[in-house]
Amino acid sequence: MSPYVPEIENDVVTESEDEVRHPSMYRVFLLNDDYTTMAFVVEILVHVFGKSINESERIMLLVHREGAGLCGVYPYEIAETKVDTVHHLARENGFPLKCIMERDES
Ligand code: TYC
Repeated sequence: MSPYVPEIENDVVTESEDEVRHPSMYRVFLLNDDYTTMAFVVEILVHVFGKSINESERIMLLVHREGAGLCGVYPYEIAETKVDTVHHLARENGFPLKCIMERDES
């Protein structure tokens, strides 16, 4: 690792090579409920989150048993769009399925 050497340009200290800013990432979860069908949740995982059928079934069953399950980690706007898309598709199909996002602190 190279030593931290601030680069000074026009009296502003800029980030060195080792100190690159990364955008915050957001975890998107599906929540369990008693009414949404398992098949619909698998469809959501395949079409909204790009998971394989096998992975979708695994996540769906985890949500069913544990109450919530991680579907993916994305930059803010992508996470927000996934949440909105899930809610839109769920309401359109008459299901109360909920999807939430939280900042990834790790
Ligand atoms: N618990 C639902 C059922 O028994 C299935 C389900 C799984 C619903 C995951 C929501 O996010 C969910 N039909």
